[in-house]
Amino acid sequence: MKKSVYGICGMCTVRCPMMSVVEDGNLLTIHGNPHAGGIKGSLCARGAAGMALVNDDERPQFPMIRTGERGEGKWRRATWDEALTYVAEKLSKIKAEYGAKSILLSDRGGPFREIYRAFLRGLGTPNYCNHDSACARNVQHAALSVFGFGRKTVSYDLKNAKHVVLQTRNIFEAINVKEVNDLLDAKATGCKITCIDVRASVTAAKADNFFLIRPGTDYAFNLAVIHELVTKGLYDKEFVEKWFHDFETLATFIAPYTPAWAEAETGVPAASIEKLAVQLSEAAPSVIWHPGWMTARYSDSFYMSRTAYIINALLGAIGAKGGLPLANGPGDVGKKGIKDLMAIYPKPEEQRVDGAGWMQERSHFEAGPGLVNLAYEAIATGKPYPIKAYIAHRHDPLMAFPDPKDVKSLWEKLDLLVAVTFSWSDTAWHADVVLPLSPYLERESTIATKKGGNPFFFVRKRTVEPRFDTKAEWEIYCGLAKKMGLDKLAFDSIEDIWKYQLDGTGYTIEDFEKTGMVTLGAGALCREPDEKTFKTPSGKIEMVCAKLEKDGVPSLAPYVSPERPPEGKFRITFGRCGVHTQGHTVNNPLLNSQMSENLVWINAAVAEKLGIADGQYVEVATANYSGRIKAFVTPFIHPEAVFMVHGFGHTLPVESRARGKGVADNELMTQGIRKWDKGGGAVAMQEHFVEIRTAS
Ligand SMILES: Nc1nc2c(c(=O)[nH]1)N[C@H]1C(S)=C(S)[C@@H](COP(=O)(O)OP(=O)(O)OC[C@H]3O[C@@H](n4cnc5c(=O)[nH]c(N)nc54)[C@H](O)[C@@H]3O)O[C@H]1N2
Ligand SMILES: Nc1nc2c(c(=O)[nH]1)N[C@H]1C(S)=C(S)[C@@H](COP(=O)(O)OP(=O)(O)OC[C@H]3O[C@@H](n4cnc5c(=O)[nH]c(N)nc54)[C@H](O)[C@@H]3O)O[C@H]1N2
Ligand code: SF4
Ligand SMILES: [Mo]
Repeated sequence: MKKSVYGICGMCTVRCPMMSVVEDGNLLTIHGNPHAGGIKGSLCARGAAGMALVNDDERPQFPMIRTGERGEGKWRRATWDEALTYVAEKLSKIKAEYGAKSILLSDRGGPFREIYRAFLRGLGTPNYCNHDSACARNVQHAALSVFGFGRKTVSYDLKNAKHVVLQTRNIFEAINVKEVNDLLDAKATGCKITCIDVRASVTAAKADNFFLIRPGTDYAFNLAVIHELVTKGLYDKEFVEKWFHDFETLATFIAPYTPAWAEAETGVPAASIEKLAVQLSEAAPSVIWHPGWMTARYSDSFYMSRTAYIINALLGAIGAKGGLPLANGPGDVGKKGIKDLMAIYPKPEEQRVDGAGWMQERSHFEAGPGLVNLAYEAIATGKPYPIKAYIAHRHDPLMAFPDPKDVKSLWEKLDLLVAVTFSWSDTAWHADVVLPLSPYLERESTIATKKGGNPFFFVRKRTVEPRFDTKAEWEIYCGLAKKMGLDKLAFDSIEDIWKYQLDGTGYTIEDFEKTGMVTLGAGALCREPDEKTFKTPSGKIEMVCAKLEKDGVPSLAPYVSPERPPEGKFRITFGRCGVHTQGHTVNNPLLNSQMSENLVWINAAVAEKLGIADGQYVEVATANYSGRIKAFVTPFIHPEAVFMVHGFGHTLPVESRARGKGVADNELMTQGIRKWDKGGGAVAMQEHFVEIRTAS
């Protein structure tokens, strides 16, 4: 008999609600969850390729323990009992010798973290980190510095927006299905789209305004927009009066940053900037100036995001329909949230190894997920204390951070390196132990909450049984907990975990049966600000953030012009494509057949000078690395930049489809993990220049 199983897509971090159809234990089709708002029953191409992941043999199939040197690729097969015992004994030994705090775990963030964060607490280490210093940390810290709350406290009401500005945000290729649908719906009813990019992306093709900007000058652009809004009186005076703490300080600061000044920096005509400011004020408050997502790019990306938030606030868009309304959590709609698994154990009292939240110059950084790049520094230096064990869970730092050789050198003093993953990755290949995770269709998840206009609980059910000897997260960590005497976390079944989580909410797991989710606030709307909204010292939106200033970081930083590339060199820029997720789908048979290698975009006039033709193989090189890649010659990229899709250039022998195709952009960023931003905390990955030569 055919039946529907509800789940959550696991092909990227967006985690769209999905539904599978199975018959006699066999997977027939996968779809978007038809009951979930916004996704319209669809998955994107990557989501649809989830079945190919299950069917793929080129993934870790059983636990493995290293027998050769790190990265040599010599393994022995282990049983789960053996592998978990091995890890548990190593962790116990390290804990006894160096203290629990010498154990570090990093992940990719997301809604299903509680189980291993509870495990870390049970061990007694404060050192949980996410990957975000390679992604959105600048945006997060920008939101915290302006509003006192994090970036996810507001949502983007794209569906009702009248003007959306996408700056460093390729919304139609770096996909979130609901966001894409919402924006296309809004566009159909007249919403204007402005795209600011260093090249013409698919988003640029759908935009009403497209500004091809000089790489690294977005902060100048934004300062000029603020200048226009303020000096021409185009801002929302009532909102500013009510919610800004120190508007005058901003007005004084932006005086020199005129559109004519910005034209010289950005290459965008002053008249266009002036016109954009007027268009925005006409559409206000139903305006979204996207603060960016992947903004680990420049040493001033933090300020680009800060000014984006300030522009939204000047236009009265914070809390507005069609703007950035405040997302509801269960409490906002009169419901009780799920019981936190982390509450099983107390928060460790030790200070974080990365210094986030306490160390001089780092006290303004959010302590929760810290800054993993700084934890690596501690591995190498032993300061403020040594880190000896590292679990990379759903994280491939050797692909996600610049210069894998350099990152490996930072890890040399580790006594234990464990990878928990469903695909091969450079990090898994370098690990001491690989604990293979079942792909998302073969495992269930803990229950999570999605905030928004209508907050809901959601859960992933197991669709099919694992093909290989792989396990779910909860099985791995509850298994380790059992071996290490953490009895309260040693759940025997996922049902017991769900029961714990739902305790006190008034719901049971049966309530998820019909639609895969439990909607908490039918009819609830997004909220406007009130006196409790802004978690700043003044309770208002602040231009000058005391926490930043205390750490010696200026809140309103004078603009510094980015270096022009030396003669014959280009600034490396990168981004996503519609059919791959980071580095981990390149070997997926279906997606590989759609795009098996990346190209290097190069400006047509520049290419002509270098004698490079479209489609020709070229060498892209730094002093330390060179790779062979096909050129995509186009007038639609800024002449100072070259662009590559991230995630290619795989080298592992276990990935036959991905191996040797294209170039890894992170190889071109020599010692780049050491270039991190003191304000926003993210690594500045586009502060590197490369050479392009015709390949022999
Ligand atoms: N298909 C797909 N979708 C994804 C992902 C994926 O891997 N694949 N990953 C998800 C994740 S983790 C993230 S973080 C988001 C990322 O979402 P985005 O940040 O929107 O995606 P990117 O493609 O990294 O970058 C957006 C654009 O920034 C441009 N850009 C580069 N340098 C500059 C600059 O100096 N100024 C300006 N104005 N633009 C510049 C690039 O050309 C690119 O078009 O996507 C998410 N969605
Ligand atoms: N040079 C350069 N560096 C970049 C980027 C870039 O464009 N250029 N992009 C940056 C961005 S935006 C991001 S988000 C990061 C992404 O890089 P990471 O944070 O490392 O995330 P992913 O590559 O999505 O996944 C990491 C690993 O986890 C595995 N995995 C996937 N899903 C799961 C899961 O549910 N559970 C477990 N246990 N494992 C899973 C994958 O197979 C993969 O091996 O890279 C960043 N680094
Ligand atoms: S955006 Fe695509 S890959 Fe990501 S969760 Fe949704 S359907 Fe899956
Ligand atoms: Mo990201």
